[in-house]
Amino acid sequence: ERVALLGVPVEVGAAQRGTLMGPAALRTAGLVPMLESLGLLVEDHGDLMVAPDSDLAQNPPSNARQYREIQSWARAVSARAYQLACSGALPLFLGGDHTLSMGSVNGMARFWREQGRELFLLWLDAHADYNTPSTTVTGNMHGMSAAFLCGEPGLDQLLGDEPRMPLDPQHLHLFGVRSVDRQERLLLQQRRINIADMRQIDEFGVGVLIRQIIEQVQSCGGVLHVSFDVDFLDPQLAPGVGTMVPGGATYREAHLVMELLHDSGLVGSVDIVELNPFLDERGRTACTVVELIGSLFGQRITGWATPSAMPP
Ligand code: DIR
Ligand code: MN
Ligand code: MN
Ligand code: MN
Repeated sequence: ERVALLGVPVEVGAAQRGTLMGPAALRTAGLVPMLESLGLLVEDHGDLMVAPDSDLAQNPPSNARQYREIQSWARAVSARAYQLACSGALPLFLGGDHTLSMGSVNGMARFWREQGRELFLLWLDAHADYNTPSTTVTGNMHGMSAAFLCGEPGLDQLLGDEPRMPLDPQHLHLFGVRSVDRQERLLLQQRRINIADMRQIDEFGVGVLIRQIIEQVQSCGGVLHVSFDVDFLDPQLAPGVGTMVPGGATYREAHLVMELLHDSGLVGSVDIVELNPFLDERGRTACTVVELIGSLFGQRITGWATPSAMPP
C-alpha cells in the first residue's frame, strides 16, 4: 500500500502561531521510518507552498480572520488532495491548523464521488469546529472547518473554481467533544450532527462508539476520512497544542480508536492537525502522535490480530 504524505504548514486559522512547524516535527519524530517499518511504501511530497491569492474581487466575509490566506491554502490543498487520491495512494495530510481539512476533505469528497462511494468524516477533536462567520466568537477559521464541509453558508466563495463538494451532515461524526460555543451548539442541534462527546465516551467507551460509526460506514459501502485534531488527546498526554481542554482521550483510548479504525479497512485518507511544536515539551506530543499514526496504519502490540470477540 502506498501512503502519500503532504505537509500543509498553515497557521493563521488558529489563534496561536506555531502549527506551521507541525509537519517538520512529525518528520523529526520519525513518521516516515515508522510507516516504512509497517511495510508501507511512503512517498513524501514535502510541504505545500501557496502564493497569496489574486482573487480579490469580492470582499472577504467579516468574522473570518485571515480569510484571504486561508482561501489560498484551501484551494491548493483541495486540488492536491484530489490529485494524490487519483494517483492511487492513501493521502496523509500533515498540518498545520484545522483549516487544512477544508481543502483535504473537499478534494477527497470529489474523488470518492467520482468513484461512486460516499465519504464519511470522523472528526477527532475537543471542539466541534461547527462555527460559521455568523456564530463564531473568536473569528478563528479553524473553528469553522466542519461546518464549512457540511455546506453551512458564510464562506461560499472560499474554494473559488475548485468544485465544492458539501458532505451530507449525517456523514459527519464528531468524537471527543468537550468544548462547544453557545451559538455553535444551537446549529449542531438544528442539523442533528452526530456527536460522541466525552460524557458518552466515559459511559460507553470508545470501543462501542467507534464500532457504531464503522458499522454505519460499512452498511453504506462508504469510505472514511479521519481528521485528527491533536487536542482530542488529554493535555497531560499532549501539551503541544494551542487550545488545551482538560478531560480528553487517554493514551489507550486514543490507541484503541486508531486500532479499530485500522482493522475496519475503511480509512481512505487522514489529517493530523493542530500540533504546535512551539508549545510542545521536547517533542513529546509529536512522538505520541507518531505512535498513534502507527496504530492507525496497522501497528499491533503483539504483531498479530487481536480477536474482536471477548475471550471465552
Ligand atoms: C472555538 C475554538 N470553538 C472557536 N475552536 C478550536 O474559536 O471557534 N480550537 N478549534 O482548537
Ligand atoms: Mn479542530
Ligand atoms: Mn480542537
Ligand atoms: Mn448516506
